[in-house]
Amino acid sequence: MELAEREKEFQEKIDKGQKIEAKEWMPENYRKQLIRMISQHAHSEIVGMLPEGNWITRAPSLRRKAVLLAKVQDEAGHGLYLYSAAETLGIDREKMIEQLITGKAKYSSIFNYPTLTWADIGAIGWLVDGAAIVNQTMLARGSYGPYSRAMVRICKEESFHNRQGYEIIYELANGTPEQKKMAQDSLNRWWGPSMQMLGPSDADSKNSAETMKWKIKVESNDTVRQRFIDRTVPQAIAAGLTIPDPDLKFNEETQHWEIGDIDWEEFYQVIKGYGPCNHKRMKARQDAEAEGAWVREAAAAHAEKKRNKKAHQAA
Ligand code: FAQ
Repeated sequence: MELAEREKEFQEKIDKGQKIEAKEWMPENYRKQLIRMISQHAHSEIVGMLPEGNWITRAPSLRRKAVLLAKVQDEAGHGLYLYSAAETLGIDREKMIEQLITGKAKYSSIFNYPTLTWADIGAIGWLVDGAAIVNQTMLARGSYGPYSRAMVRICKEESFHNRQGYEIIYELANGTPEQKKMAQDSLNRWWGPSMQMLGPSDADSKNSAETMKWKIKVESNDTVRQRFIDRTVPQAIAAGLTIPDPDLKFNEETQHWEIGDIDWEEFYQVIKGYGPCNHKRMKARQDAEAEGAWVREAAAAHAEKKRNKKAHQAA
């Protein structure tokens, strides 16, 4: 079949809402876009463990510690599902890790900010997992089967993450004046980066035309961001906190919350590597890779030994 004909058939399948599975024919750019997005997503889950992991030893109670431990472990699990989903497209995990630790692959901008107080753990669950869920429930409707199914599973866990974060923030916001101040300070620092996390505005999003044509994303960055804002502002109000945006207002006509300008200059600096913690995050992953080398070598040697034994027995 001619390439143009194959592409036409592929697009028809997408337009009918059919899922594409790993072994089916797909345009080379569809594969590339998916590898880019899924691997960036997998790296984000793994790097995202670092700011939260920073508070496991300092959680204020045994209950909070157990919940945080479970959450951070879930993020590791999400990273593994996602690396597996990307592997169905013909790239292996070693290559993706190499792209991460050499700085060739991106991970979410949001994880380049420090967790200065316990309230930041609440803010991550409430805002970061909150934004991630809104995005991922959209991605679960995407065209690539293995990725969309991973999203369904991941979103179930993210909703627990989101609730535990909001519970932390709500309790602090309704605690002592010092605790309320801590919750507000945390919201002040995480609100802007959470807005940026959902990607450049539609006018500047260079991949959206292609990823939306192929239903890798079924809604644009701005649509997803607006849903996140509409869902989150009432939660801040319910907790007695103030969204740090003097231009925030509710539009009675559209029934949407409108925000002021997003700091895109900050976003582009962070994704170029100049955020407050980029260097620290990258070093942590590079060190983990180097320190784990002996484990990978031992596992490979063990597998080789087993293979040789089987071959010997079969001979
Ligand atoms: N950070 O053309 P677009 C989580 C890049 S998971 C860094 O609009 P696209 C769970 C983008 O790659 C969070 N880079 O891109 C958790 C592109 O550069 P490239 C991660 C960003 O792909 C919670 C360029 O800018 N989620 O948080 C960012 O159509 C708590 C132009 O942008 C996912 O990865 C960013 N924020 O739309 C874990 C979901 N935004 O590659 C632990 C999957 C954009 O051409 C604790 N990804 N860029 O060089 C997506 O949905 C999309 O990739 C978007 C961006 C929506 C993020």
